Amino acid sequence: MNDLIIQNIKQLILPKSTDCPLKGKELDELETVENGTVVVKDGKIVYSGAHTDEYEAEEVIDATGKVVSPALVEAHTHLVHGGSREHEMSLKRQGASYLEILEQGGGILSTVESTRKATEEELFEKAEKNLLTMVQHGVLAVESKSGYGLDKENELKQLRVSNRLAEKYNLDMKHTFLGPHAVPKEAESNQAFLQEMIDLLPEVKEYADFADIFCETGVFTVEESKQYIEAAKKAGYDVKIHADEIDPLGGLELAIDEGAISADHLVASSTEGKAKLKHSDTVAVLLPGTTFYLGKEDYADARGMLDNEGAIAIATDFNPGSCVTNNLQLVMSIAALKLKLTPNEIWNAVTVNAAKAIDVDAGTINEGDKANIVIWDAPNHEYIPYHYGINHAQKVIKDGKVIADNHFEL
Ligand code: IZC
Ligand code: ZN
Repeated sequence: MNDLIIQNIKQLILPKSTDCPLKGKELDELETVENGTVVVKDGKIVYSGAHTDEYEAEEVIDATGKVVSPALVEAHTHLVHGGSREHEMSLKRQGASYLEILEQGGGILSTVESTRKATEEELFEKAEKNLLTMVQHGVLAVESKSGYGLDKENELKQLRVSNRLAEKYNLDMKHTFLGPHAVPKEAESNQAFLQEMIDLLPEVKEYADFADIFCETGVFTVEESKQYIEAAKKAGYDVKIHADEIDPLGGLELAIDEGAISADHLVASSTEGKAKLKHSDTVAVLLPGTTFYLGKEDYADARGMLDNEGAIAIATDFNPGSCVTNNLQLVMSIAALKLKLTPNEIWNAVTVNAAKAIDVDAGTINEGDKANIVIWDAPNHEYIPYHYGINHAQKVIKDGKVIADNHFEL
């Protein structure tokens, strides 16, 4: 006997299972089935496709009028941190830029201060709440970065919290060591601090899957980033780069040359960098919620990247400074409006391609896959980015069990 059947699904979204990220025009190819059925047994998908009466199960969910999709994959977050930075909103209103605030010891460095002060338990409770909010919004796979400790003790404190959360909730989580996220006030020089982070790489490996660096004006140069990335690869990490978020330094080119699993942000990337995506499997993780929250006019050139046969994914960049939202659905709306992506492209970018960007087995619900599913209170997949800012996830199903149900009665 099967455990669960979801039937009468108005629209079933079935991203393709693939070994490589979807590139260029492939991103617009998405199978959608009207009047679909999904069957689950032992936490796995037995069947997903057109309506059938062939199966029986202990539990039946009627999804009349609803969309059903794989759970979303959140490919870029700064989940574990102390404190908050709401005071920066008024600084921004007065004209201070993100990098100016950082230069004056605020921004990331203000979160470093709060994170260092917080106990591991305090960080755990705060990150847990934020993680569960993501889950309620339809996410069941999450990447989580350190980078607010900037010393051994506090970076490890953040990474332990991330690992403990993955274990407590048995979630698909990937942990990223972002030691070189900013240069702390006590550092003798950028180079001395970078060397300190490089020296930590082997020891931190136990707690982290990826190594990442903020390659940006006033933070780390392309040369310094290269030095760190090459040391990280030697220490056994897959690598990621925060590249060209504000200025066109050439972080994208470096990421591609180094075979990074992803290059993230890419708002200011050069034409040459974007052209290089063509021959690479590095996933361009675009974070348009950050561009919105920084109040900028120019967004990453997603269409240009796709024209160059690049692979792109979309994520929130959830962090306490430059994108303070746990709602990936909201970022899907911004991707539709500002990156000019089609509904099919957006859905692939937050499922299969996001999964490739963080190397998790997630983002599809084809036969044999984990039954990580969302039932959306929406009539079609275009409706979710269209009706923006609210939570459309009605039921979140993890390993075949309903773990969040947003239905309530007054
Ligand atoms: O705390 O500002 N861009 N790092 C690089 C961030 C944004 C997070 C932050
Ligand atoms: Zn980031």
